[in-house]
Amino acid sequence: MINKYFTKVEKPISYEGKDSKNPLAFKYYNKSQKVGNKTMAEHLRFSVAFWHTMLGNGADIFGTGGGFTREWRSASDPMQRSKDTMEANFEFLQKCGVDYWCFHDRDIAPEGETFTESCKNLETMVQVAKKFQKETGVKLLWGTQNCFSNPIYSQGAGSSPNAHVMATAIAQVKNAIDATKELGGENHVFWGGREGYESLINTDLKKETEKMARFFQMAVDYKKKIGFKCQFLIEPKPCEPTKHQYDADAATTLYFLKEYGLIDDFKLNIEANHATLAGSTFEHELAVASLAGKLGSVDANRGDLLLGWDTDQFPTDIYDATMAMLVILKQGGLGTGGLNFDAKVRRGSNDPLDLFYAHIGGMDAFAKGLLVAHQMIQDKVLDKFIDERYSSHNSGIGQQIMSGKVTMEDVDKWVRNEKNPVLQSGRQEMLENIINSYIF
Ligand code: XUL
Ligand code: CO
Repeated sequence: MINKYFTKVEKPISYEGKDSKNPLAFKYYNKSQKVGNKTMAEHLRFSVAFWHTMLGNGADIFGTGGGFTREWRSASDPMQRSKDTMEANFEFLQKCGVDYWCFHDRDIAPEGETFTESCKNLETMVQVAKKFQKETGVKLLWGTQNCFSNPIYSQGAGSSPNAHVMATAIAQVKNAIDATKELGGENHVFWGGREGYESLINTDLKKETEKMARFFQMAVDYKKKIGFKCQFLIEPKPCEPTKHQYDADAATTLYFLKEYGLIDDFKLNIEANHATLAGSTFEHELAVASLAGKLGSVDANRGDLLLGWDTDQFPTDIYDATMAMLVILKQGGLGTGGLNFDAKVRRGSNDPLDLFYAHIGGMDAFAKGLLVAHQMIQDKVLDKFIDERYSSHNSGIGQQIMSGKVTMEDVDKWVRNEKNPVLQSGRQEMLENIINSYIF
């Protein structure tokens, strides 16, 4: 086991049960514990986000970082710094007992003077990562491209009005897909940070959305051409950084994929904090994606009710985790997807140990959510109630309407012959109490 940067953690974090007072132990996440027919690790498929955990420095838009101690970022040569960071990444993954990681191309390798040089740096770092993956057994949940930090993308990447910029984004994606393939990634993500617009006074909406579709189609064609079997995922997010994002939420993204004939080639990666920024809830976005058979993976984090931006906090809310796990379990799991902690420690949490506490908290919250959701599904507590709530559609006029056997005139006649409808209670408060009783 690598033991260089996180020496305060001498052995991998282990499960000690809910009464343990050890802050460096899992209270609920017991990797090999069976829940139904899968282990917790198989259900949850946790992943560490390289960009936050390895690169985060606590900086905000006003500047200075949080004074984080990050020894792996100290080398002055950029390639050496990247290599050290990769080593720290795998040490952390092993010690945290997380089986997967995720990265952007520009996270793991420095950008060069030219595009070609950037590609070369990426290829070198992919080989470094490959060696660590082999040594540690840690796998790649997904790779992606950073088509949003470089100033050339400030007016869009795949949807840019500038053809040279669009071409650069396409080329960058090609190389990022190659990197994901080389590392055996199970998915490849597209988050369109710059794919959107500020104002219609300088924007051709039709042209931009057609460009987006073309950009995705080329990625699909390339993936097929090289025989790469991974799942493509789009990660919806509204209004940050662009005012009108083309992939603002699950429903918008599903419509876009259908409209442009891309629906069979993509699923969605739903992020909790993006859902709340879209004025929705995590579980609603998960449910919309799942209903369409398109819930592929999850960026597990949370926002802050008082702050209107993407705070990317670690998920610790058991209720949210339970609601998420209900959707995930009901669709039979995430398949090749997983729960990626797209989350960062707070500015004041400047010690590397805080990275462990953060991940332990997130993993325990979802492990507990998994246990609660599984038990509720076993006991059919919500299902029984919901079935009953819709049962008037199982026969009589309800069944006739839904099976298309009656016309509006028939229904009109039926209603005129009946007394007024009697409503049953939705029992929300009773059900909330039941959920709490499973959590307690
Ligand atoms: C941005 C975000 C990204 C994606 C990958 O809000 O969530 O980090 O997850 O590009
Ligand atoms: Co994300």
